[in-house]
Amino acid sequence: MRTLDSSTSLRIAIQKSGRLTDKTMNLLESIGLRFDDYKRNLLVRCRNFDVELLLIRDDDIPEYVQDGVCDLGFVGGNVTAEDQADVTILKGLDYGVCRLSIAAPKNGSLRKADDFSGKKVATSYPVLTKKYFDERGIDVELITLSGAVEIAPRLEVADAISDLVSSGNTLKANGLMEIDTIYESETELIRTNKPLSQGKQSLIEKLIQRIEGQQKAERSRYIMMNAPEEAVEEIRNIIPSLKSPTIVPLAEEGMVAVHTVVPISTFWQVMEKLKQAGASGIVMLPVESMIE
Ligand code: PRT
Ligand code: ZN
Repeated sequence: MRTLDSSTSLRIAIQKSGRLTDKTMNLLESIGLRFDDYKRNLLVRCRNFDVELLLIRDDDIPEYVQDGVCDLGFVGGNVTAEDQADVTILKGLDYGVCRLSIAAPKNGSLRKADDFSGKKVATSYPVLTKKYFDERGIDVELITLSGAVEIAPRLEVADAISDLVSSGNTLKANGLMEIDTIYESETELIRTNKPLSQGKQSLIEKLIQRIEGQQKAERSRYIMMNAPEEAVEEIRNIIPSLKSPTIVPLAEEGMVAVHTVVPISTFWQVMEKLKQAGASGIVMLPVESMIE
């Protein structure tokens, strides 16, 4: 096993164990990075890239990146915003999507933000919550809790809460209704503002390029269809992104196969039109990566 050389390797902080861990590891693996068992170690060396992962609690990630202990971090925007960390957000990643919302008992009298005036609001996000109420000139008493915020109204510890919501099931199960959104969040790739060596800088650029290729691929589909030769012009008009499709002659006289990559949203919109234009045997395949 190689020894860890933190002076040259790009050090990336990720959540040790939680909602973002597997998704972040899947993302890193999907862009070609390979790691040994990451579940048992705190510091994990990448086998094929000059990168090491530091696995820590998500709450510590913005600060580690801010202080330059780690060069990059994958963490929820909610955590970075709450910490008011001095870091650069390089990229939003579409997982760990949630929102910080205020919520109150369904059968109570709190229906809008103004009604919260003078009330007790339990939260694990005092900074973002205070900012929300301050901006509206509403005076509330914040009760800071580190977890199980949703039961605070039932325990009469607070009148209402401010907490992360994704499906809304937790609120429902606790007889609470969502009243307003304070902050929309997704996982972000953050970078330290401390100066980095040219080597690390170019590693970061490579990683971002791969992530962008992966994101683009995820939103794209490779499609293949058969069509009469004379329909190709119409097919090109139906799919706006179809600038230079691959056209392959088929054994059947006058028939061709058309291959191209399209955004998935476009595919479903145009499929019927393609059939009307004479396309048949339309096949859609996932794309693993796209590098322009
Ligand atoms: O141990 P560590 O400190 O690292 O982890 P943690 O327990 O603080 O965080 P974890 O793993 O629960 O969440 C990590 C990140 O996932 C958060 O910081 C968010 O960026 C993101 N995320 C996305 C969520 C949710 N969705 C989410 N639904 N984090 C928490 N929740 C909780 C929420 O607090 C509430 O209790 O899920 C419940 C609500 O979910 P729904 O689906 O019922 O609405
Ligand atoms: Zn946490």
